[in-house]
Amino acid sequence: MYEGLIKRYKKYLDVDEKYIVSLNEGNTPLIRAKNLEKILDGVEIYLKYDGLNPTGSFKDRGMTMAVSKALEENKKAIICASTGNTSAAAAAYGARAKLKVIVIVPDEKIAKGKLAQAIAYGAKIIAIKGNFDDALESVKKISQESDIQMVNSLNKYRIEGQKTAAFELIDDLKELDYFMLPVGNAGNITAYHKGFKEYLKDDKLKKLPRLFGFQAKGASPIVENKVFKNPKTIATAINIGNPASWDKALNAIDESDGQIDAITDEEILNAYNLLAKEEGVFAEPASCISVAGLIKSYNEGKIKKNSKVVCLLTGNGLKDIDVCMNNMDFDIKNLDDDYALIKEEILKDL
Ligand code: AN7
Repeated sequence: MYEGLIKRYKKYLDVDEKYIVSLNEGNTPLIRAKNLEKILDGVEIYLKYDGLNPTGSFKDRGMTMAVSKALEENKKAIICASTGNTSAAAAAYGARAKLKVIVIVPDEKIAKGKLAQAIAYGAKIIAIKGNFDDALESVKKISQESDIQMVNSLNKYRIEGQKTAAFELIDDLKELDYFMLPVGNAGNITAYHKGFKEYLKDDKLKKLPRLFGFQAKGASPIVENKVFKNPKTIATAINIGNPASWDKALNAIDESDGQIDAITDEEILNAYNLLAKEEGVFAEPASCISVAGLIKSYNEGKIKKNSKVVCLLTGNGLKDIDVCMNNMDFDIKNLDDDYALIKEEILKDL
């Protein structure tokens, strides 16, 4: 039986087994994107669908580690700032571990599904009139001034857990040329880089995949090399103006011969639409930036022919259905329950 990523990769993770808190996270599907391949000719494309983790995002990978370690270190409470997914994961794992959980989120800028999760799992929720970066400042302070454990990705155990996604990719694919991923606070790009390097050292990988990170244009501090005081994007998960792991992201990009680029909200929504309609994969907008980024890079001639590319889908589409309902073109036919009318409606489009 699969029992979560700490057990699977315990050789690479330093945890006392007694304290493991797990929802059997990890082991997410790698899906070949055959219809996207028809559009981007000459590239082998895979989707790593981390939105199928227990709370619907990749954050569960880091949270199983951070919460297990919090127990091992006898902490009684955990806290995080969040654009939504970290708070959902912290609330779930914290509940399971019987820890007090406090989450600080930007008021109104968090997707409803994520807020609902924090409510359901019973976290204490503080919504501030400010953005993620403001929330993180308070979290850093209180975790220094009290015994509350911070579980943002500045917590090194988060990175440790998240690096296992790189292991899974290599265990499945053996090698890849490019890895496309969203960048918000830049913890995840740091984690993948660490994971790939550890596999390289262990001879499980021959060369580092090139890391292509993407930020939303309205929240692209690393791309523009300046803090964004009022970041704004439809991809609320990555609406971050001052990434905590900025330097580490630059190092990961540099060492892997990668790049970082900005993607417009319109390009994000196009990819969101394409993924759902061409591949049957519903991912939240921030995730779709990896596919939007691949399309942009391909069109700019940055992707070599016959290469193998993985796009990371970090979060589930169900997290933020408002984006779908407010931005997709759709037409719901409202009819009386009259079979003749229903039949006519169906047959006229066939
Ligand atoms: C779906 O939940 O920062 O670059 O507070 O939810 O490691 O920050 C979320 C980030 C990508 C960016 N995709 O990862 C939070 C939070 C999704 C995300 C990212 C996030 P990092």
